[in-house]
Amino acid sequence: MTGSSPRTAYTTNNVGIPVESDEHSLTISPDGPILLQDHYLIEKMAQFNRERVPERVVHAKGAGAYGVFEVTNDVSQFTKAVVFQPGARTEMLARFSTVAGELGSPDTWRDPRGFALKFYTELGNYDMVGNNTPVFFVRDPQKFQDFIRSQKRHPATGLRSNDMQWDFWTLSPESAHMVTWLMGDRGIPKTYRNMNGYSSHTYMWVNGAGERFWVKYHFKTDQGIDFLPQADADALAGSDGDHHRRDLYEAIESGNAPSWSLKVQIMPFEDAAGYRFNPFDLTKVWPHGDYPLIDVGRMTLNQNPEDYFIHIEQAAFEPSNLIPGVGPSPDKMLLGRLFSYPDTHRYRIGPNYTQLPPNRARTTVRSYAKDGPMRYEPSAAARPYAPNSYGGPAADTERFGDPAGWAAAGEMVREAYKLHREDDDWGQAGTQVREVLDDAARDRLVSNVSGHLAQGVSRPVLDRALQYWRNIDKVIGDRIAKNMNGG
Ligand code: HDE
Repeated sequence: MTGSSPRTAYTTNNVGIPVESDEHSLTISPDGPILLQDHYLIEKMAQFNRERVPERVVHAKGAGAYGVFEVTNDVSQFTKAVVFQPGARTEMLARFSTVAGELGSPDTWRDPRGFALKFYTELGNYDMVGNNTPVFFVRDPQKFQDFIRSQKRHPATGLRSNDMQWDFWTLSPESAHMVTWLMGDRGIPKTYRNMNGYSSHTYMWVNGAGERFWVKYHFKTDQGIDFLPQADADALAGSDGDHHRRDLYEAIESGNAPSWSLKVQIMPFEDAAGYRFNPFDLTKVWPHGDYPLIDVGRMTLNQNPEDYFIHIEQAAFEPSNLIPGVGPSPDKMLLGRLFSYPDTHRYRIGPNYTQLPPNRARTTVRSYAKDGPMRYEPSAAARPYAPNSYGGPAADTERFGDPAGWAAAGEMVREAYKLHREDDDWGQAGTQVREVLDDAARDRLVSNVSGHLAQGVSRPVLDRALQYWRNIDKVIGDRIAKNMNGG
Protein backbone atom coordinates (compact mmCIF):
# COMPACT_ATOMS: atom_id res chain seq x y z
CA MET A 1 0.00 0.00 0.00
CA THR A 2 1.58 3.37 -0.95
CA GLY A 3 2.00 5.19 2.32
CA SER A 4 -0.38 4.38 5.03
CA SER A 5 -3.66 6.21 4.57
CA PRO A 6 -4.80 7.60 7.91
CA ARG A 7 -6.65 4.60 9.31
CA THR A 8 -10.21 5.41 10.25
CA ALA A 9 -11.27 4.06 13.62
CA TYR A 10 -12.40 0.47 13.29
CA THR A 11 -15.90 -0.65 14.26
CA THR A 12 -16.25 -2.68 17.42
CA ASN A 13 -19.16 -4.43 19.07
CA ASN A 14 -20.54 -3.24 22.40
CA VAL A 15 -17.61 -4.59 24.37
CA GLY A 16 -14.86 -3.25 22.12
CA ILE A 17 -14.19 -6.34 19.99
CA PRO A 18 -13.32 -5.39 16.38
CA VAL A 19 -16.13 -6.53 14.06
CA GLU A 20 -15.56 -8.46 10.83
CA SER A 21 -18.00 -6.51 8.65
CA ASP A 22 -20.39 -3.56 8.91
CA GLU A 23 -22.66 -4.86 6.17
CA HIS A 24 -22.58 -8.64 5.72
CA SER A 25 -24.21 -11.23 7.95
CA LEU A 26 -22.33 -14.50 8.54
CA THR A 27 -23.67 -17.21 6.20
CA ILE A 28 -22.71 -20.55 4.75
CA SER A 29 -21.50 -19.44 1.28
CA PRO A 30 -22.64 -16.04 0.02
CA ASP A 31 -26.17 -17.25 -0.67
CA GLY A 32 -26.48 -19.59 2.27
CA PRO A 33 -28.33 -19.43 5.64
CA ILE A 34 -27.36 -16.98 8.41
CA LEU A 35 -25.55 -18.59 11.34
CA LEU A 36 -26.68 -18.25 14.98
CA GLN A 37 -23.03 -17.62 15.87
CA ASP A 38 -23.25 -14.22 14.14
CA HIS A 39 -23.09 -12.59 17.57
CA TYR A 40 -22.62 -9.10 16.12
CA LEU A 41 -25.76 -9.34 13.97
CA ILE A 42 -27.73 -10.56 16.99
CA GLU A 43 -26.26 -7.81 19.17
CA LYS A 44 -27.27 -5.13 16.63
CA MET A 45 -30.83 -6.42 16.24
CA ALA A 46 -31.41 -7.01 19.94
CA GLN A 47 -29.99 -3.62 20.89
CA PHE A 48 -32.17 -1.95 18.25
CA ASN A 49 -35.30 -3.54 19.74
CA ARG A 50 -34.42 -2.08 23.13
CA GLU A 51 -33.49 1.49 22.19
CA ARG A 52 -36.67 3.14 23.46
CA VAL A 53 -37.47 4.16 27.01
CA PRO A 54 -41.12 5.06 27.66
CA GLU A 55 -41.74 8.65 26.64
CA ARG A 56 -42.76 11.09 29.38
CA VAL A 57 -46.46 10.60 30.04
CA VAL A 58 -46.77 14.38 29.69
CA HIS A 59 -44.21 16.80 28.27
CA ALA A 60 -42.93 14.07 25.95
CA LYS A 61 -41.69 16.40 23.15
CA GLY A 62 -39.06 18.90 24.07
CA ALA A 63 -35.59 20.33 23.71
CA GLY A 64 -32.85 21.17 26.14
CA ALA A 65 -29.43 22.62 26.71
CA TYR A 66 -26.83 23.18 29.39
CA GLY A 67 -25.91 26.58 30.71
CA VAL A 68 -25.09 28.67 33.73
CA PHE A 69 -26.99 30.72 36.28
CA GLU A 70 -25.32 33.81 37.69
CA VAL A 71 -26.61 35.85 40.63
CA THR A 72 -26.76 39.58 39.89
CA ASN A 73 -28.58 40.89 42.98
CA ASP A 74 -28.23 40.15 46.70
CA VAL A 75 -31.33 38.29 47.90
CA SER A 76 -29.58 36.59 50.83
CA GLN A 77 -31.95 38.42 53.21
CA PHE A 78 -34.62 36.04 51.88
CA THR A 79 -32.78 32.78 51.27
CA LYS A 80 -29.63 30.92 52.22
CA ALA A 81 -29.87 28.73 49.12
CA VAL A 82 -26.32 28.50 47.74
CA VAL A 83 -27.50 28.98 44.13
CA PHE A 84 -28.93 32.42 44.99
CA GLN A 85 -26.02 33.79 47.06
CA PRO A 86 -24.21 36.95 45.91
CA GLY A 87 -21.60 36.10 43.26
CA ALA A 88 -22.81 32.51 42.88
CA ARG A 89 -22.34 30.96 39.44
CA THR A 90 -24.01 27.56 39.00
CA GLU A 91 -23.99 25.20 36.05
CA MET A 92 -27.41 24.05 34.99
CA LEU A 93 -29.57 22.13 32.56
CA ALA A 94 -32.83 23.34 31.05
CA ARG A 95 -35.52 21.47 29.15
CA PHE A 96 -38.46 23.09 27.40
CA SER A 97 -41.43 21.06 26.21
CA THR A 98 -45.02 20.91 25.13
CA VAL A 99 -47.49 19.08 27.38
CA ALA A 100 -50.05 16.93 25.62
CA GLY A 101 -48.21 15.93 22.44
CA GLU A 102 -46.34 12.67 22.08
CA LEU A 103 -42.60 12.34 21.42
CA GLY A 104 -43.01 12.92 17.70
CA SER A 105 -45.67 15.63 17.87
CA PRO A 106 -45.22 19.12 16.39
CA ASP A 107 -43.51 21.76 18.50
CA THR A 108 -46.02 24.39 17.40
CA TRP A 109 -49.25 22.88 18.73
CA ARG A 110 -51.18 25.18 21.08
CA ASP A 111 -50.16 24.01 24.55
CA PRO A 112 -48.45 25.30 27.67
CA ARG A 113 -44.67 24.91 27.51
CA GLY A 114 -42.62 23.17 30.17
CA PHE A 115 -39.75 25.19 31.63
CA ALA A 116 -37.69 22.69 33.64
CA LEU A 117 -34.41 23.70 35.25
CA LYS A 118 -31.77 21.70 37.13
CA PHE A 119 -29.05 23.58 39.04
CA TYR A 120 -25.96 21.55 39.95
CA THR A 121 -25.09 23.12 43.32
CA GLU A 122 -22.48 22.11 45.92
CA LEU A 123 -25.38 21.08 48.18
CA GLY A 124 -26.99 18.85 45.56
CA ASN A 125 -29.18 19.31 42.50
CA TYR A 126 -31.86 21.95 42.81
CA ASP A 127 -34.72 21.59 40.30
CA MET A 128 -37.23 24.31 39.47
CA VAL A 129 -39.81 22.62 37.24
CA GLY A 130 -42.17 25.24 35.88
CA ASN A 131 -44.14 26.23 32.79
CA ASN A 132 -44.32 29.26 30.53
CA THR A 133 -47.48 30.29 32.36
CA PRO A 134 -47.73 31.56 35.96
CA VAL A 135 -50.88 29.54 36.67
CA PHE A 136 -52.29 26.08 35.93
CA PHE A 137 -55.62 24.48 34.99
CA VAL A 138 -56.51 22.83 38.30
CA ARG A 139 -55.67 23.34 41.95
CA ASP A 140 -55.90 19.80 43.35
CA PRO A 141 -53.67 16.92 42.14
CA GLN A 142 -56.69 14.66 42.32
CA LYS A 143 -57.87 16.26 39.03
CA PHE A 144 -54.54 16.45 37.20
CA GLN A 145 -54.65 12.97 35.68
CA ASP A 146 -58.23 13.54 34.49
CA PHE A 147 -57.29 16.92 33.04
CA ILE A 148 -54.40 15.42 31.07
CA ARG A 149 -56.58 12.59 29.73
CA SER A 150 -59.04 15.17 28.41
CA GLN A 151 -56.18 16.74 26.45
CA LYS A 152 -54.85 13.49 24.99
CA ARG A 153 -56.52 10.94 22.74
CA HIS A 154 -60.10 9.67 22.82
CA PRO A 155 -60.00 5.99 23.91
CA ALA A 156 -62.29 4.87 21.09
CA THR A 157 -60.92 6.83 18.14
CA GLY A 158 -57.33 7.36 19.20
CA LEU A 159 -57.84 10.96 18.10
CA ARG A 160 -57.44 14.16 20.07
CA SER A 161 -60.77 15.84 20.68
CA ASN A 162 -61.51 19.52 21.29
CA ASP A 163 -64.90 18.36 22.63
CA MET A 164 -63.12 16.38 25.38
CA GLN A 165 -60.94 19.37 26.22
CA TRP A 166 -63.83 21.83 26.51
CA ASP A 167 -65.97 19.24 28.30
CA PHE A 168 -63.37 19.05 31.06
CA TRP A 169 -62.61 22.76 31.14
CA THR A 170 -66.26 23.88 31.24
CA LEU A 171 -66.97 21.42 34.07
CA SER A 172 -63.88 22.70 35.93
CA PRO A 173 -64.29 26.48 36.19
CA GLU A 174 -61.02 26.78 38.10
CA SER A 175 -59.38 26.25 34.68
CA ALA A 176 -60.57 29.63 33.34
CA HIS A 177 -57.47 31.66 34.13
CA MET A 178 -55.08 29.13 32.59
CA VAL A 179 -57.30 28.52 29.55
CA THR A 180 -57.25 32.27 28.92
CA TRP A 181 -53.44 32.10 28.89
CA LEU A 182 -53.49 28.98 26.72
CA MET A 183 -55.88 30.32 24.08
CA GLY A 184 -53.98 33.63 23.92
CA ASP A 185 -50.59 34.43 22.43
CA ARG A 186 -48.65 32.55 25.16
CA GLY A 187 -50.19 29.30 23.92
CA ILE A 188 -47.82 29.17 20.93
CA PRO A 189 -44.47 30.84 21.62
CA LYS A 190 -42.53 31.84 18.50
CA THR A 191 -39.55 29.86 19.80
CA TYR A 192 -38.53 28.43 23.16
CA ARG A 193 -36.24 31.48 23.39
CA ASN A 194 -39.18 33.89 23.20
CA MET A 195 -41.12 32.68 26.22
CA ASN A 196 -40.94 33.31 29.95
CA GLY A 197 -40.72 30.62 32.59
CA TYR A 198 -42.55 30.62 35.91
CA SER A 199 -42.46 28.52 39.08
CA SER A 200 -46.25 28.93 38.94
CA HIS A 201 -46.34 27.47 42.43
CA THR A 202 -45.51 29.41 45.53
CA TYR A 203 -42.41 28.03 47.23
CA MET A 204 -40.79 28.80 50.56
CA TRP A 205 -37.45 30.56 50.96
CA VAL A 206 -35.58 30.37 54.28
CA ASN A 207 -32.72 32.75 55.06
CA GLY A 208 -29.64 32.12 57.21
CA ALA A 209 -31.48 33.25 60.36
CA GLY A 210 -34.26 30.71 59.74
CA GLU A 211 -36.77 33.37 58.71
CA ARG A 212 -39.30 32.10 56.17
CA PHE A 213 -40.79 33.84 53.13
CA TRP A 214 -43.14 32.82 50.33
CA VAL A 215 -41.77 33.20 46.80
CA LYS A 216 -42.85 32.99 43.17
CA TYR A 217 -40.26 32.83 40.37
CA HIS A 218 -40.42 34.68 37.04
CA PHE A 219 -37.78 33.88 34.39
CA LYS A 220 -38.21 36.74 31.92
CA THR A 221 -36.85 36.03 28.46
CA ASP A 222 -34.11 38.44 27.40
CA GLN A 223 -35.04 37.69 23.77
CA GLY A 224 -38.47 39.31 24.17
CA ILE A 225 -41.83 37.59 24.32
CA ASP A 226 -43.05 36.61 20.88
CA PHE A 227 -45.66 34.22 19.54
CA LEU A 228 -46.79 32.41 16.41
CA PRO A 229 -50.21 33.28 14.96
CA GLN A 230 -52.40 30.15 14.75
CA ALA A 231 -52.16 29.90 10.95
CA ASP A 232 -48.35 30.09 10.98
CA ALA A 233 -48.19 27.52 13.76
CA ASP A 234 -50.49 25.17 11.85
CA ALA A 235 -48.31 25.49 8.75
CA LEU A 236 -45.12 24.84 10.70
CA ALA A 237 -46.72 21.81 12.36
CA GLY A 238 -46.77 20.32 8.88
CA SER A 239 -43.57 21.69 7.39
CA ASP A 240 -41.23 21.56 10.38
CA GLY A 241 -42.52 19.64 13.39
CA ASP A 242 -39.23 20.21 15.24
CA HIS A 243 -39.21 23.97 14.68
CA HIS A 244 -38.59 24.93 18.31
CA ARG A 245 -36.06 22.20 18.95
CA ARG A 246 -34.15 23.22 15.81
CA ASP A 247 -34.24 26.90 16.70
CA LEU A 248 -32.80 26.36 20.19
CA TYR A 249 -30.06 24.04 18.95
CA GLU A 250 -29.03 26.30 16.08
CA ALA A 251 -29.09 29.46 18.18
CA ILE A 252 -26.71 27.94 20.71
CA GLU A 253 -24.58 26.32 18.02
CA SER A 254 -24.13 29.71 16.32
CA GLY A 255 -23.09 31.36 19.60
CA ASN A 256 -26.39 33.19 20.00
CA ALA A 257 -26.90 31.93 23.57
CA PRO A 258 -30.39 32.69 24.88
CA SER A 259 -30.77 34.06 28.39
CA TRP A 260 -33.50 34.70 30.93
CA SER A 261 -33.52 37.17 33.84
CA LEU A 262 -34.80 35.66 37.07
CA LYS A 263 -36.99 37.90 39.21
CA VAL A 264 -39.01 36.85 42.22
CA GLN A 265 -42.04 38.02 44.13
CA ILE A 266 -41.49 37.78 47.89
CA MET A 267 -44.41 37.60 50.33
CA PRO A 268 -43.68 37.92 54.07
CA PHE A 269 -44.56 34.63 55.77
CA GLU A 270 -47.28 36.21 57.91
CA ASP A 271 -49.07 37.83 54.93
CA ALA A 272 -50.33 34.53 53.53
CA ALA A 273 -53.23 33.97 55.90
CA GLY A 274 -54.85 37.35 55.30
CA TYR A 275 -53.93 37.90 51.65
CA ARG A 276 -56.87 38.76 49.38
CA PHE A 277 -56.23 35.66 47.25
CA ASN A 278 -55.20 32.23 48.47
CA PRO A 279 -51.44 32.59 47.81
CA PHE A 280 -51.10 28.81 47.41
CA ASP A 281 -53.87 28.40 44.82
CA LEU A 282 -52.08 27.48 41.59
CA THR A 283 -54.85 29.01 39.45
CA LYS A 284 -54.06 32.48 40.86
CA VAL A 285 -51.28 35.03 40.47
CA TRP A 286 -50.12 37.60 42.99
CA PRO A 287 -50.70 40.97 41.27
CA HIS A 288 -47.33 42.62 40.91
CA GLY A 289 -48.69 45.76 42.58
CA ASP A 290 -49.06 43.70 45.76
CA TYR A 291 -45.62 42.04 45.60
CA PRO A 292 -43.30 43.64 43.02
CA LEU A 293 -40.61 41.77 41.14
CA ILE A 294 -37.13 41.63 42.69
CA ASP A 295 -34.07 40.91 40.52
CA VAL A 296 -32.07 37.77 41.33
CA GLY A 297 -29.87 36.71 38.41
CA ARG A 298 -29.56 35.48 34.86
CA MET A 299 -29.58 32.04 33.29
CA THR A 300 -27.78 31.58 29.96
CA LEU A 301 -28.00 28.43 27.84
CA ASN A 302 -24.72 28.11 25.99
CA GLN A 303 -23.99 24.40 25.48
CA ASN A 304 -25.93 21.93 23.38
CA PRO A 305 -26.09 18.34 24.64
CA GLU A 306 -23.57 16.10 22.89
CA ASP A 307 -26.15 13.33 22.77
CA TYR A 308 -29.86 14.16 22.82
CA PHE A 309 -31.07 10.83 24.23
CA ILE A 310 -28.49 10.64 27.03
CA HIS A 311 -28.83 14.21 28.22
CA ILE A 312 -32.36 15.29 27.35
CA GLU A 313 -34.51 12.20 26.87
CA GLN A 314 -33.10 10.76 30.11
CA ALA A 315 -33.09 14.04 32.02
CA ALA A 316 -35.08 13.64 35.23
CA PHE A 317 -36.42 16.86 36.72
CA GLU A 318 -38.20 16.77 40.06
CA PRO A 319 -39.74 19.55 42.16
CA SER A 320 -38.72 17.49 45.20
CA ASN A 321 -35.06 18.38 44.56
CA LEU A 322 -35.13 21.22 47.09
CA ILE A 323 -31.82 22.34 48.58
CA PRO A 324 -31.41 24.10 52.00
CA GLY A 325 -33.01 27.54 51.78
CA VAL A 326 -35.81 26.45 49.46
CA GLY A 327 -38.90 24.54 50.57
CA PRO A 328 -42.38 23.58 49.37
CA SER A 329 -45.58 25.38 50.31
CA PRO A 330 -49.15 24.32 51.16
CA ASP A 331 -49.96 24.36 47.41
CA LYS A 332 -51.68 20.95 47.03
CA MET A 333 -50.55 20.65 43.42
CA LEU A 334 -46.91 21.15 44.38
CA LEU A 335 -47.22 18.61 47.20
CA GLY A 336 -48.64 16.07 44.76
CA ARG A 337 -45.81 16.69 42.33
CA LEU A 338 -43.21 15.99 45.02
CA PHE A 339 -44.27 12.34 44.84
CA SER A 340 -45.03 12.02 41.16
CA TYR A 341 -41.77 13.00 39.48
CA PRO A 342 -39.34 10.60 41.21
CA ASP A 343 -42.01 7.92 40.77
CA THR A 344 -42.20 8.48 37.03
CA HIS A 345 -38.39 8.52 36.72
CA ARG A 346 -38.03 5.19 38.53
CA TYR A 347 -40.56 3.73 36.13
CA ARG A 348 -39.33 5.42 32.95
CA ILE A 349 -35.53 5.26 33.27
CA GLY A 350 -34.88 2.94 36.21
CA PRO A 351 -34.20 3.16 39.96
CA ASN A 352 -30.64 4.42 39.43
CA TYR A 353 -31.66 7.32 37.17
CA THR A 354 -29.80 9.74 39.44
CA GLN A 355 -26.52 8.23 38.27
CA LEU A 356 -27.11 9.14 34.64
CA PRO A 357 -25.04 12.05 33.29
CA PRO A 358 -27.75 14.78 33.25
CA ASN A 359 -29.10 13.73 36.65
CA ARG A 360 -25.98 13.01 38.66
CA ALA A 361 -25.04 15.46 41.37
CA ARG A 362 -21.82 17.39 40.91
CA THR A 363 -21.06 17.14 44.59
CA THR A 364 -20.25 14.12 46.77
CA VAL A 365 -23.24 11.84 47.15
CA ARG A 366 -23.21 10.15 50.57
CA SER A 367 -26.59 8.44 50.54
CA TYR A 368 -27.25 4.92 51.78
CA ALA A 369 -28.75 3.83 48.45
CA LYS A 370 -27.10 0.80 46.88
CA ASP A 371 -27.56 -1.92 44.21
CA GLY A 372 -30.51 -2.03 41.79
CA PRO A 373 -30.35 -2.41 38.00
CA MET A 374 -27.59 -0.59 36.14
CA ARG A 375 -26.00 0.78 39.30
CA TYR A 376 -22.36 1.67 38.83
CA GLU A 377 -21.51 4.37 41.37
CA PRO A 378 -20.49 2.68 44.66
CA SER A 379 -22.23 3.92 47.77
CA ALA A 380 -20.08 6.47 49.60
CA ALA A 381 -21.30 5.12 52.93
CA ALA A 382 -18.72 3.24 54.94
CA ARG A 383 -21.36 0.61 55.65
CA PRO A 384 -24.73 0.15 53.94
CA TYR A 385 -26.66 1.00 57.13
CA ALA A 386 -27.02 3.88 59.56
CA PRO A 387 -26.04 4.40 62.28
CA ASN A 388 -22.70 2.64 61.92
CA SER A 389 -19.35 2.74 63.72
CA TYR A 390 -17.23 2.85 60.59
CA GLY A 391 -17.39 6.43 59.33
CA GLY A 392 -21.09 7.09 58.81
CA PRO A 393 -22.24 9.22 57.04
CA ALA A 394 -24.64 10.73 59.57
CA ALA A 395 -27.15 13.54 59.06
CA ASP A 396 -25.85 16.94 60.15
CA THR A 397 -29.02 18.15 61.86
CA GLU A 398 -27.12 21.12 63.31
CA ARG A 399 -26.57 22.55 59.81
CA PHE A 400 -29.39 21.01 57.82
CA GLY A 401 -32.10 20.03 60.32
CA ASP A 402 -34.65 22.71 59.31
CA PRO A 403 -37.44 21.00 57.30
CA ALA A 404 -38.59 24.33 55.74
CA GLY A 405 -42.09 23.62 56.97
CA TRP A 406 -45.13 25.37 58.44
CA ALA A 407 -47.66 24.69 61.19
CA ALA A 408 -50.72 22.62 60.28
CA ALA A 409 -53.67 21.38 62.35
CA GLY A 410 -57.30 20.20 61.92
CA GLU A 411 -59.54 17.27 60.99
CA MET A 412 -58.93 15.05 57.95
CA VAL A 413 -61.26 16.27 55.14
CA ARG A 414 -61.64 16.10 51.36
CA GLU A 415 -62.62 19.67 50.56
CA ALA A 416 -61.64 22.63 48.36
CA TYR A 417 -59.36 25.30 49.77
CA LYS A 418 -61.11 27.79 52.05
CA LEU A 419 -61.78 30.92 49.98
CA HIS A 420 -59.88 34.14 50.64
CA ARG A 421 -61.88 37.35 50.29
CA GLU A 422 -61.25 37.83 46.53
CA ASP A 423 -61.03 34.19 45.54
CA ASP A 424 -63.24 33.04 42.65
CA ASP A 425 -62.73 31.20 39.35
CA TRP A 426 -63.34 34.02 36.88
CA GLY A 427 -61.95 37.23 38.34
CA GLN A 428 -58.25 36.94 37.46
CA ALA A 429 -59.08 35.58 34.00
CA GLY A 430 -61.30 38.60 33.41
CA THR A 431 -58.61 40.96 34.69
CA GLN A 432 -56.17 39.41 32.28
CA VAL A 433 -58.53 39.84 29.33
CA ARG A 434 -59.49 43.41 30.19
CA GLU A 435 -56.25 44.81 31.65
CA VAL A 436 -53.34 42.74 30.38
CA LEU A 437 -54.30 42.06 26.74
CA ASP A 438 -54.47 44.86 24.20
CA ASP A 439 -57.13 45.05 21.48
CA ALA A 440 -55.12 43.05 18.97
CA ALA A 441 -54.42 40.33 21.52
CA ARG A 442 -58.10 40.22 22.44
CA ASP A 443 -58.97 39.85 18.77
CA ARG A 444 -56.56 36.94 18.45
CA LEU A 445 -57.96 35.35 21.62
CA VAL A 446 -61.51 35.51 20.20
CA SER A 447 -60.31 34.08 16.91
CA ASN A 448 -58.28 31.29 18.54
CA VAL A 449 -61.15 30.22 20.83
CA SER A 450 -63.69 30.40 17.99
CA GLY A 451 -61.44 28.34 15.74
CA HIS A 452 -60.86 25.77 18.47
CA LEU A 453 -64.57 25.47 19.31
CA ALA A 454 -65.39 25.13 15.62
CA GLN A 455 -63.38 21.91 15.46
CA GLY A 456 -65.80 19.30 16.76
CA VAL A 457 -67.15 20.91 19.92
CA SER A 458 -70.83 20.04 20.07
CA ARG A 459 -73.78 20.92 22.31
CA PRO A 460 -74.14 20.76 25.31
CA VAL A 461 -70.40 21.36 25.65
CA LEU A 462 -70.48 24.26 23.19
CA ASP A 463 -73.20 26.07 25.13
CA ARG A 464 -71.25 25.64 28.37
CA ALA A 465 -68.13 26.97 26.62
CA LEU A 466 -69.93 30.12 25.52
CA GLN A 467 -71.17 30.69 29.06
CA TYR A 468 -67.63 29.94 30.35
CA TRP A 469 -66.25 32.82 28.27
CA ARG A 470 -69.11 35.14 29.24
CA ASN A 471 -68.25 34.38 32.89
CA ILE A 472 -64.69 35.43 32.12
CA ASP A 473 -65.72 38.55 30.19
CA LYS A 474 -69.18 39.24 28.78
CA VAL A 475 -67.89 41.17 25.76
CA ILE A 476 -65.40 38.46 24.80
CA GLY A 477 -68.00 35.78 25.42
CA ASP A 478 -70.55 37.52 23.22
CA ARG A 479 -67.98 37.93 20.42
CA ILE A 480 -67.15 34.23 20.54
CA ALA A 481 -70.86 33.34 20.64
CA LYS A 482 -71.48 35.53 17.60
CA ASN A 483 -68.74 33.70 15.72
CA MET A 484 -70.14 30.33 16.72
CA ASN A 485 -73.73 31.17 15.92
CA GLY A 486 -72.99 31.93 12.35
CA GLY A 487 -71.56 35.38 12.87
FE1 HDE B 1 -45.82 18.00 35.64
N1 HDE B 1 -45.30 16.10 35.39
N2 HDE B 1 -47.26 17.42 36.90
N3 HDE B 1 -46.43 19.92 35.90
N4 HDE B 1 -44.35 18.61 34.49
C1 HDE B 1 -44.30 15.66 34.56
O1 HDE B 1 -42.76 13.97 35.15
C2 HDE B 1 -47.36 16.20 37.48
C3 HDE B 1 -47.51 20.36 36.63
C4 HDE B 1 -43.92 19.90 34.27
O2 HDE B 1 -38.77 18.44 30.97
C5 HDE B 1 -44.07 14.19 34.69
O3 HDE B 1 -40.76 13.60 34.17
C6 HDE B 1 -48.43 16.17 38.43
C7 HDE B 1 -47.44 21.76 36.85
C8 HDE B 1 -42.81 19.91 33.38
O4 HDE B 1 -38.65 16.43 31.86
C9 HDE B 1 -45.06 13.76 35.73
C10 HDE B 1 -49.00 17.41 38.40
C11 HDE B 1 -46.30 22.18 36.23
C12 HDE B 1 -42.55 18.59 33.06
C13 HDE B 1 -45.70 15.05 36.13
C14 HDE B 1 -48.26 18.17 37.45
C15 HDE B 1 -45.69 21.02 35.64
C16 HDE B 1 -43.51 17.81 33.77
C17 HDE B 1 -44.17 13.40 33.43
C18 HDE B 1 -50.18 17.93 39.19
C19 HDE B 1 -45.74 23.60 36.11
C20 HDE B 1 -41.46 18.07 32.12
C21 HDE B 1 -42.76 13.23 32.97
C22 HDE B 1 -50.13 17.71 40.63
C23 HDE B 1 -45.58 24.27 37.43
C24 HDE B 1 -40.16 17.99 32.84
C25 HDE B 1 -41.97 13.60 34.11
C26 HDE B 1 -39.09 17.59 31.82
C27 HDE B 1 -43.54 16.39 33.76
C28 HDE B 1 -46.57 15.07 37.15
C29 HDE B 1 -48.59 19.52 37.06
C30 HDE B 1 -44.48 21.11 34.85
C31 HDE B 1 -46.09 12.75 35.27
C32 HDE B 1 -48.84 14.94 39.27
C33 HDE B 1 -48.44 22.57 37.63
C34 HDE B 1 -42.07 21.14 32.89
O5 HDE B 1 -44.41 13.19 36.82
